[in-house]
Amino acid sequence: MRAPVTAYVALGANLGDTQQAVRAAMDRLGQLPRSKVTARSSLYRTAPVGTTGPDFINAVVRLDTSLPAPVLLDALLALEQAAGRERPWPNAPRTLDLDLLLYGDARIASARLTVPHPRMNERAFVLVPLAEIAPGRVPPQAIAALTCQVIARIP
Ligand code: PH2
Ligand code: MG
Ligand code: MG
Repeated sequence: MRAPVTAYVALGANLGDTQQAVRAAMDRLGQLPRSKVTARSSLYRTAPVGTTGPDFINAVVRLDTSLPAPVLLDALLALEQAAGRERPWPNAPRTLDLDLLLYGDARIASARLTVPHPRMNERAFVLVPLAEIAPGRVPPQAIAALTCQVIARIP
């Protein structure tokens, strides 16, 4: 049995009942084999970054998992599919997006997966919820550099 790894997964949605989709996805992540959700950030309403369309709901969870990273990636894609995700064009509005941000301290650069997520430090919609549950994983000053990005915590 592999020792569990502490992974962080970003959740996003900007199509359909977005808050319900993100909350349900948090529950489903906790039901993955050999995995447990050990922290959930608040939900945040965020303006689109690098794309147009409706505002997003974003959040981050900590997942203690014994699934190997490529198996976890497949599981995330399957949950997106089950939530009705379609990909008509790049960055199209989506019912659910699940991105693997961090997998322990692993550095992964395969054809399918890059970890740490290559754009996470440019995105307040990732760093603000990540800092809520894992302040040690967010570089000092990183959030201060992104204050132009609109993000509001949902009470
Ligand atoms: N995801 C993107 C591109 N832009 N903007 C916000 N606010 N939230 C997202 O989840 C998001 C985005 C690509 O996955
Ligand atoms: Mg994404
Ligand atoms: Mg994605």
